[in-house]
This record gives sequence, C-alpha cells and structure tokens, in this order.
Amino acid sequence: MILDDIIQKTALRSPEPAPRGMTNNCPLSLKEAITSVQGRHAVIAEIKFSSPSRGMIRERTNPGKIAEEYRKGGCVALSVLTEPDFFGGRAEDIAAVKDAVSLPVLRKDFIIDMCQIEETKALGADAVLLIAGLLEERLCDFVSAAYAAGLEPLVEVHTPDEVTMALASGAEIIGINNRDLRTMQVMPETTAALAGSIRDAGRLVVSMSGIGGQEDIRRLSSHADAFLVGTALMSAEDPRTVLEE
Ligand code: IGP
Repeated sequence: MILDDIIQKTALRSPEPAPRGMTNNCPLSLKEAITSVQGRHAVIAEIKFSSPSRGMIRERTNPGKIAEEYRKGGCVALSVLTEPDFFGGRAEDIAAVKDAVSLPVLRKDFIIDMCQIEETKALGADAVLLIAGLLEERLCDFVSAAYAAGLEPLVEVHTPDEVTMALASGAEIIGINNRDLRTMQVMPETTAALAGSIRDAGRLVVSMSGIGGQEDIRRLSSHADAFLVGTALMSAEDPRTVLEE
C-alpha cells in the first residue's frame, strides 16, 4: 500500500537542518486567520508539485512566487507539502514561502516521530499537520508537543473514531480529509458526515481534499470554517479562477 511506502521512507529520513537565519519567533495564527476572515470563505492554499494520486501536477517553480499569487488571490494561509519522494516537496520550501508572504504556513508532511515537531518549528512553519490515523494513541502527546513548541496543530481525521481521538487531543483545528489516505478515494460527503460533532465541541473544521473550486466550497460551506485546496489551484492557469467568489 502506498501509505506504508510513504511511512517507511519517512522513517528512514534524517532530520532536515534548519535554514540559516530562519527563526520564526513570531508565529502567525492559523486559527486567527480562519476566524478573522469576513464576507468570504477562508481558503488555505496548498503548494504541492506532485501527488501519488495525480503524479506530476505542475513543473517545480519558485514556491515563494506561487505563494505570492495565492496571497493576491485572497487565501488566508498556505499549506506547504514537504514530503520529497511522493509529493515533490522540499523542507526549504517553507522558508521560501515565509520569506515571500506574511501569512500562516502549515507544514504538510507525515509526522511520525517527535523529532519532526522541533524540525517543523526550526524550518519556520507556523502550524503542523498531525494525521490521527497515523499517530493513533500517540496523537495527544504530539498535539501537546506541537503547542509546546509554538506550533498550531491541525489534526487530520477521516472517520468518526478519529474525530473522537482528535477532540480528546485538545486540538483546536480539525481537518476533515475527504480522501481516504489508504485507498486515495475522495468522498466529499465525509465533511458533512463528520463536521457536526467537531463544531458542537467548539473546534474549527477545515474541509480538505478533492475541492475543485467555488462550487464545491459553496456546497460545503455550511459544514466547514475553512477549505484546503491543493490540486485544483496548482493545476490552474490562473489561481484567481479557483479563489475568486
Ligand atoms: C489537498 P487536493 O485534492 O486539493 O490536492 O488535496 C490536501 O488535502 C492533500 O494534499 C492532503 C495530504 C494529506 C497530503 C490531505 N492530507 C496528508 C499529504 C499528507
């Protein structure tokens, strides 16, 4: 299974050295970015050059330039894929994006070892993705470690059991992945099915994966506080066609 291959490779990778001069002592809050947006939908724009489900999405170019285009389009934050082997990411892309725009940056990777939390902070990110289905009973410790390091955790869930784990972990932002990471199949109804209990608990819902544009965002808008869009933006000629309402 592809997820097993990704995890195996991730486990063998040595920690990324922090880029010189990169200290993010004033992290920007993803939670604030999502809640402060008014009169439009909050979009977290993802920089991702390839993916296991799509292969190459876009030729690699300067991630800072892409971030600037997304910012102009009106996104509230950025998500940067740093996994190199399956998603074409680079750890240093976070610094490139932080240098280019002053928006919160989420590091998207497969976090399975505590040392990756410190690594994420050292790379300059503001927030870190933690996948409930990968961390399972270790999720609480990783959420606490992220907050302690000055990173906002975004906990990814795909099933009702994972929602229970995410709520118990104390994470304030919960991402509902419409894609099953084990089968890569996208089911947009996942957001509607899981959002209720998360919102009842007073946490923020981010709907992610398979969102093609404004029509999908409108359809999901009563269930989510923010929308994370990757492939549709990276493959668009002009990101404004996806971001503009
Ligand atoms: C973005 P999409 O379908 O818009 O490209 O999906 C994002 O949700 C997806 O990249 C993602 C992901 C992940 C990637 C969600 N969870 C975990 C790597 C690891």
